[in-house]
Amino acid sequence: MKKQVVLYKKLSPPLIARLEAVAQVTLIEDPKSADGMARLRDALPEADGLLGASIKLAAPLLDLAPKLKVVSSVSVGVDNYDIEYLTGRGILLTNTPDVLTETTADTGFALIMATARRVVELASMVRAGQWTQNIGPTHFGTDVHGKTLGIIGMGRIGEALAQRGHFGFGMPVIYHSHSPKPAVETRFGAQYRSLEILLREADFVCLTLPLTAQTQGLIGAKQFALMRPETIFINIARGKVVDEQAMIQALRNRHIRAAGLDVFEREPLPADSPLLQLDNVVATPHMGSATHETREAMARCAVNNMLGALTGERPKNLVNEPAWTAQG
Ligand code: 8YV
Repeated sequence: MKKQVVLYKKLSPPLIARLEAVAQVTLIEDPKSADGMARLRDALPEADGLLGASIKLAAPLLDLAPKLKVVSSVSVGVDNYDIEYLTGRGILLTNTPDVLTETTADTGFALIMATARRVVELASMVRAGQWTQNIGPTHFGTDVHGKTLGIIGMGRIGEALAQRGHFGFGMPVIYHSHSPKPAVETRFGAQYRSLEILLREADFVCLTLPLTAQTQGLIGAKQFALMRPETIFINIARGKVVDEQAMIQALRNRHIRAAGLDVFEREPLPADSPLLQLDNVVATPHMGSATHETREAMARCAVNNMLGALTGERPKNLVNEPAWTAQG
């Protein structure tokens, strides 16, 4: 009897073919819609494997999938999953680290540059035919090169950001992480700082840490108050690491210069969000890893993880090791 794999994210035909060689594959289109979610729920009772992203797979939903053996996420972040529940059921959870690191760090620098040099605002002015004279101080941005880059969360993406800042822009790098990273300090001259000192010192405060119970709401009114009026805030991590209302106040009152945001408490960001009324905000649609090359590489990685799990091998990118060791 072929295994049953349910996709809630579209894959390219070659990747679907690789899955269909070992499993019966069902694609659930538009799982965020009511109809899509209903079709996903209907498919769960027979599912041995789930593959997708951007949908919260909470326990009550997965209780509908008694045969489930593996969840293969097309993402590096795993905040959409109840890891304790999955491990308790012996369900393997896999993700797609590494393949998206460089692209996501590129997005971080795209936001640093766009926000510091006001690229979106000034390009819109040109497109609107409002460039009628040489620009002056009211249109000036602020330099990036040589400024202090502050990175909160020194994992793969944080390290790639540090590399860009150090070698590409001559930026002194300071960082805060749950533990010091001597290799990063050696390679990029990065210096460890407490969160409070980093927020005071950095010209660019960049979030690259995962969303966990410990990091949710980490950056709130108190933290924004430690930043300076020249500080630019960048979030390529998760929206819920930040108290969004506190950020809006800090931006509106010019307690910080600007923000470059790729992630939000609610996604898609509602059109009536106060963030979209602020001229010192560059907001992008969770595009961190969103290039043709990288998204295909992530999907390929997720398919490899799924195939490994379905054929009894330990998947390369296993998030919850205890679920594997419990299989004996
Ligand atoms: C999206 C991301 O999840 O990998 C992550 O954790 O935030 C992004 O890459 C991905 O775009 C969903 O496929």
